Amino acid sequence: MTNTPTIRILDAAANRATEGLRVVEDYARFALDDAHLTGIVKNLRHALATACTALPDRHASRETRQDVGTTISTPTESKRAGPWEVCIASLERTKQSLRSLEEYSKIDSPSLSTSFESLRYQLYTLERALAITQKSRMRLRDVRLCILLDGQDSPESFKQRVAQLLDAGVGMIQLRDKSLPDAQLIERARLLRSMIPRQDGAQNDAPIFIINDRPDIAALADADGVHLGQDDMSVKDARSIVGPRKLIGVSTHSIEQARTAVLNGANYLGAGPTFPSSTKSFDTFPGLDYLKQLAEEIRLPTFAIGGINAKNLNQVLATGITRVAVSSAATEAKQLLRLLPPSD
Ligand code: 3NM
Repeated sequence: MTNTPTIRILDAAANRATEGLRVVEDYARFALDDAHLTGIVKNLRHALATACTALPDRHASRETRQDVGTTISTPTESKRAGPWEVCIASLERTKQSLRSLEEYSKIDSPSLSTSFESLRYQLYTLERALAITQKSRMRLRDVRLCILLDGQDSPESFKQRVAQLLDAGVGMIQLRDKSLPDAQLIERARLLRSMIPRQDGAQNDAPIFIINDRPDIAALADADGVHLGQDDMSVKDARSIVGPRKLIGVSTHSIEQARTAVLNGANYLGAGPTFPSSTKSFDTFPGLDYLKQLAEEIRLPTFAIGGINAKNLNQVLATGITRVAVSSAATEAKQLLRLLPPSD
């Protein structure tokens, strides 16, 4: 059986990792209020506790009072700017501790080491979801209304329409045109870019400009992001085209799809169809019940979509979802903006 120093290392790393996960869980639960991510951290913490039961003689070998590390600290250790910085520091500590568990448990139990390795990889995915949720909530804090806009009959009429939407104070414009040839779609996208000041990544008052379906055109026109349907390319593939800074939105039609999109690294979600739509036909309607589920579980910014207008908006808001995307009701933009809450 392993010597005492190794058991002490494993004991210390197990303590650090479980404590670190609890700090992360508190962030997901109380700062983000995100039931989905809280559940994932909790499951990870329990899986870690189960794996740690296989560590031998932990408590008998513990010598905290003789531990030379307890009194050593660094100047940055006690400084945290806010809850997110506390969470980041704990994520780092947990990853390091899992790595220590993984390495030192190799001496006696390669299979236990593999369990710690798998937990470390799960933590990487969770870390990305937490970071994106936190950042997207900041970046889209004041964005309540997304307008789906087609390319119109000519660049002039397109320009005029965009000017009206900007004047109305719309927070996001998604260029969505399934019939325009690529050359014209790129031209419209560049025109839109020239009319909207660039987002600098931080929170910014400029409206956000998204291209539907086409990461390649989003990259070419330097849009702020791209929106993907369930049958479009994956978030991973789109990310490899648009890079780390652009937003990737994903259409979802069920809570399972929403959970998957969060873990795949989506920056925001579309959720629908909420009501029958004249813009796009669907066989099934997840409707208001799906919006309620989302509002209870997920804090990544989410836009309800499908048949939404100023008359039925109150039913959407009653679910707890506070953002909408509309196409047919684009002419009601000003009215919708008056009815939508200004920010979370
Ligand atoms: N996607 P309107 S519903 C493009 O549920 C689109 O994913 C939907 O247009 C989804 O506001 C929809 O005119 C149509 O109904 C939105």
